[in-house]
Amino acid sequence: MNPTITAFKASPDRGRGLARDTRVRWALEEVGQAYDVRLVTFAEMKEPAHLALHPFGQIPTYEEGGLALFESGAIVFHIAQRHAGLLPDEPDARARAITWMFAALNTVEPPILDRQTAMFQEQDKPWAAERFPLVEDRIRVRLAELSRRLGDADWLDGAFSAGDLMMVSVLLRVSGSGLLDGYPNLRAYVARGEARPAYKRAFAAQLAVFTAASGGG
Ligand SMILES: N[C@@H](CCC(=O)N[C@@H](CS)C(=O)NCC(=O)O)C(=O)O
Repeated sequence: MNPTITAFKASPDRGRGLARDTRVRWALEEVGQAYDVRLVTFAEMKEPAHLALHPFGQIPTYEEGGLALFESGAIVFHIAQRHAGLLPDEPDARARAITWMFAALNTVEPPILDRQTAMFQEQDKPWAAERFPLVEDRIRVRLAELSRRLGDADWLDGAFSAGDLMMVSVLLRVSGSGLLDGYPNLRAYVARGEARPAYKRAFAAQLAVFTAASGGG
């Protein structure tokens, strides 16, 4: 039986692939695992049936037999553990790839999410204009550090791994902001991720949900 994930019925990003079901879809596509999707509204996410799966009333969730998971990082990690293709077999290389997953979620994504908070929830505050450049500066610090480490390599540590999948997914959240412009190697890194056939399939699948919901197909 296929695993089932949840995704927005109407994604606020209008199908740009920034909702976190995309990273889960991408992982499933990379390992060749077919999956089903249950679409949920914002109201349904806060109802008891969904809260039983996700204590914070969010997407994505992942159900497989008797197992129910939430948190995109935990879900991608689970997929990578269960299937070949997203984590190296060699134990030290595997540990390093897992480290990059955590780095993406714990070190790089937080300032990027803070920018979203500043843009969508704090714009009306009297201090918003003063704070915003500070938020962007904190992102630039992380981008500069990441750029230095990546250098001219294709991926963060040898072959493409779940660490790259997560890092590219996180960087995509600022790809339209101009923040990556100072780091051509990061731009190229993100483009390499987006060029992977598995990413393209994942992106197309989430876009199809938005297109169908908006009456476009
Ligand atoms: N840390 C969680 C964050 C999940 C999250 O923020 N999901 C968003 C969509 S990308 C959501 O459901 N937002 C609606 C809400 O919080 O009500 C993860 O990585 O899965």
